[in-house]
Amino acid sequence: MQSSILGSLAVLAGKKLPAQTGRQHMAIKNNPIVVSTWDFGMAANAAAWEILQKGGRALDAVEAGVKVPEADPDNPTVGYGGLPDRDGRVTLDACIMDEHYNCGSVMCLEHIVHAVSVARLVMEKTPHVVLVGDGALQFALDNGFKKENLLTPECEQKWKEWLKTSKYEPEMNIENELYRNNPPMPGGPNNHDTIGMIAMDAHGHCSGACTTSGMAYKLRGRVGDSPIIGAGLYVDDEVGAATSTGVGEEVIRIVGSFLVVELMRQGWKPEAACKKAIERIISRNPRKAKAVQVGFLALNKKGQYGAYALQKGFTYAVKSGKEEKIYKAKSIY
Ligand code: SD4
Repeated sequence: MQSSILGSLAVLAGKKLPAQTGRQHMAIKNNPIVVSTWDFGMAANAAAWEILQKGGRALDAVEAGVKVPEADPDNPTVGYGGLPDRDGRVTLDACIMDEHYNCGSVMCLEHIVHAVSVARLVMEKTPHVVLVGDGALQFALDNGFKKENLLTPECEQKWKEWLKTSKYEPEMNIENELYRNNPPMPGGPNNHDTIGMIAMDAHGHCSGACTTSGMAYKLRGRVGDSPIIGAGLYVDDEVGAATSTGVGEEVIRIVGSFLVVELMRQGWKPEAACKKAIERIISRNPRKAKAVQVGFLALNKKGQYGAYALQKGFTYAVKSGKEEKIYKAKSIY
């Protein structure tokens, strides 16, 4: 639109504009750009930016970006130092998706810090999309990943504390109780968060990655939205990309990230598309929606971004040539 206006003005002025170069295209599209969930997205974005600013591929950028919180022992929610399940085991979920609809995912992976890199190898080296549990671990070890203990002494201590007050039984919605009591929503020190990162590179192509240790004290074997293509992450290079964080069960139910991308395809801007997906969650179960957190974050092909959450408190980080900033997402409640 902007380019055609420029073109018409030039024709009126009797000048012929040169064919649009990548640079002009970039200026119009606000790329490269990277956005990611929560405050810790800032450090992750910085790593992604190193690649994006050199003209690197968005896929490489999102992998490098989310590896930052994966390796951070002070992040109790992703990778190394993630809070364990009820059995005291740290199990990771991650996925990655590129501009050609290639995708890879690992679910319930133990002992490997960089779950996202294993997901990428699943995408690039196997005919499959998803590997789970022991099979995912075996694949990682066969490909040179090192087996490590991901349970830090701090997290083990927290888990032992939790065991004292929590009955060990498969109780539905116990995570919601944790949300309400200690602290009320994800983003707090004792809760789980996820990094979802989506980026558009200088060539105008989108990719995304999502990685998490999932819900703290979950049942063994539980998998959330984060490694599920379409739920925790979706990339469609015709439209843009979306990712999610929060109570994965609610996101899976509405195939949240895919929904956001489809809404953007219909013309909704990123924030409005995220809001509509959040409203969909509410429409499915209004009572439950009041007690849990879900946040969506989206980026379209113009480099416009936006987010929306059920509850206050969801933040996201943006890095482009114009800004480096953490934003508070709007929310329904
Ligand atoms: C999950 N969506 O496992 C993840 C957790 C998360 O903020 O994002 N927490 O359900």
